[in-house]
Amino acid sequence: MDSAFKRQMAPPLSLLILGALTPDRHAVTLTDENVERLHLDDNPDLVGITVKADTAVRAQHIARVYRQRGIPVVVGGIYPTTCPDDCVDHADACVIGEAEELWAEILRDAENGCLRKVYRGAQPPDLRLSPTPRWDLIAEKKYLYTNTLTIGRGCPFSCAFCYNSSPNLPAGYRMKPISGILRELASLHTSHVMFIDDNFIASKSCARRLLEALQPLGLTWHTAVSADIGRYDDILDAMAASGCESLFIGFETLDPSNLKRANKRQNLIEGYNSTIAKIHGRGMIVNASVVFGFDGDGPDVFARTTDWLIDQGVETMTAHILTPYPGTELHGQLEKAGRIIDRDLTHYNTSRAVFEPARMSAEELERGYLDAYRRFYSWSSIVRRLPRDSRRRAPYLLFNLLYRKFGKVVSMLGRIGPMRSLGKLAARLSYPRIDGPAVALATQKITAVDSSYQIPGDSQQIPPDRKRQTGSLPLASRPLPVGPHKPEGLGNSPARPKPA
Ligand code: B12
Ligand code: SF4
Repeated sequence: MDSAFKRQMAPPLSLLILGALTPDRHAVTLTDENVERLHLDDNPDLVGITVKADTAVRAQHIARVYRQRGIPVVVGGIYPTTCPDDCVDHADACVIGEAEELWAEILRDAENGCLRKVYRGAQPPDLRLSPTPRWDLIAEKKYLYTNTLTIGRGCPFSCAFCYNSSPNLPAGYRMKPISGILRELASLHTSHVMFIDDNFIASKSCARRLLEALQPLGLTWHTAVSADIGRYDDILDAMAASGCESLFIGFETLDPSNLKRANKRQNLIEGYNSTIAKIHGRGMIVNASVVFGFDGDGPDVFARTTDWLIDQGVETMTAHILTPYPGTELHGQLEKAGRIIDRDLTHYNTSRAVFEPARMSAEELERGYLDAYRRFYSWSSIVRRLPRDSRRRAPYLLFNLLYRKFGKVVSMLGRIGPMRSLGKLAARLSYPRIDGPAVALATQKITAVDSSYQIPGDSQQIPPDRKRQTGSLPLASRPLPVGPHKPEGLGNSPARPKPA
C-alpha cells in the first residue's frame, strides 16, 4: 500500500557497505533507482546490483543491457542468496550470502577477467570485517532518513514466510563487535538513529551488553524486536533508559494455528496485550506488523485484527499480505499444493495476493488488506488511539497523519524538495531533545566509549566527517554500478573521509 513512500525512506546499506569494501584505487558510483534515474549508457568496468524478489525483473533488464556491451555484472542480495538458480543465467557472477569476505576476490577476478559463476563463502563472514558504510556515496537529501545501521546479521528463528527459512541463509545470529557498532553510530553524526535489524534482541545477552554501551550516549533511537520482548523487563528498561522511542514488532496474527503453521514459536498471543502495555508504560511507541492470508484467516480477520490493535492503543500498524517469497519454506509448501496463482515477481511486495488463500478468495484478501489500513488509519481510529502520554503524541500524530493519512502528498513534496529536510523536521518536532549540541556530545561519548571496547586486530577508525564530496562522485542502487574505473585503474578514486 505504501511502497512508493517506502522507496524514499532510506538508502540501501548493502551498497554503501560494498562501496566501503572496495579499495580506494577503484572509483565507485552508486545509483539508487528508488530515488533517481539510472542512465544505462555509462561504461563501468564492473556493475554490481543488489536484488530483492520484487526488483529481480528490473535487475535482469539492467544486467542484460550492460552485458550486451561486454560489461560484466555481479548480482547479490536477498534474491540471489535465496534463489541463485534463478539468477546465474542473468549475470556473470551470482553471490550467495554476505559480501564482506567475497568482494575483494570478486574484484580481483573481474580485473583478471576470470569471474566465477557463483561465489559463496564457506562460513558466514566475521562481522569484524564489516566496514563503516560509505554514506558519502549517496545524496542524503533524497531520503527521509540517512541515520540507519544494523547491529548484527541473521535470526535465531526460522519463520516459514521469512527469507531466514531459506537453507542458503546461515542459521543463528551474529552481532557485530560493540566497537564496530559504536563506530558506525559515530559515523552517522546524529544522535537520532534507527537500528534496521530484523530483530534487535535476537541474542538477549548481546542486546544487554550493547544497551549498556548505548546508555551514556544520549541517543534517541528506534528498532525492531521479536514479539517475545515482553518476557524481558530488564531489556525493556534498558531500552527506555538509553533513549529507545519505538519498537516495530511482528505480532503477525491473533490465531495460534497460523503461528504454528508459520513456525513462529516465539510469539505467544496471550502475552500480546501485556507486552504492548509494558512498552507503553515505558513511554515507547508500538509499530505492530500484521500479516493477512494465513490458512486460518477467514473474511472476518481484517476487522478482528484492526479492532484489537485499536483497542490496545497501538500507535502504528504495518499490514502485509502473506507472500510466498521464492526460496522460503512457505513458497515450497504452496508450490507443492499448486496454490501459487501469480508468478510476476514485481507483485511480490506484500500488497498483492499471489497465492490462493484457504478461506477466502484472492480478491477478498486484497480488499480486506486495504480495508484494514483504512479502518486503522480512519479519523475516528486516530482520535481513539491518541496516546495519553503527552510525550508520545507528536510522533504519533506525525506518523499517522503525514505518513499514513497524507503519505502520497508528502511523498510528492519530498520529490520536489529535499526529502531529508522533511525527515529532519518530523524528527525535531517528535523528539525536541535530538536538536543541537546533543549530536556532537553523543559523538564524543561514542569515541570515548569505543576505545574501551577495542577488539584485537580491529584498527578501523571513525570517519570524522561524512559531508558530500561535491564534484567527485556522480550518483548511482537498487542497481549499483561499481565503477567506472579510469583505464589506468589507479589514483582515480574519490577522496574518502580521512581516518580520525
Ligand atoms: C531495513 C529494511 C527495509 C527498509 C529500508 C530499506 C532500505 N532501503 O534499506 C524499508 C522499511 C524501507 C523496507 C521496505 C521494504 N521491504 Co524491507 N527490509 C529491510 C531489512 C530489515 C534490512 C535490510 C538491510 O539493510 N539489511 C542489511 C544489509 C547490509 O544486508 P543485505 O541487504 O542483505 O546485504 C548484504 C548481502 O545480502 C550482500 N549483498 C547485498 N546486495 C549485494 C549486491 C552485490 C553485488 C553483492 C556482491 C552482495 C550483495 O552483501 C551485503 C553485505 O553483507 C530487510 C531484512 C534483512 N535483514 O535484510 C527487509 C527486507 C529486505 N524487506 C523486504 C520487503 C518485502 C520490503 C517491502 C516490499 C515491504 C513492503 N510491504 O513495503 C518494502 C520494499 C521497499 C522497496 N521497494 O525497496 C523483504 C524482502 C523479501 C524478498 N525476498 O525480497 C526483507 C528480506 C524482509 C523479510 N523478512 O522478508 N525494508
Ligand atoms: S523472527 Fe522475524 S526475522 Fe526472524 S525468522 Fe521470523 S520473521 Fe524472520
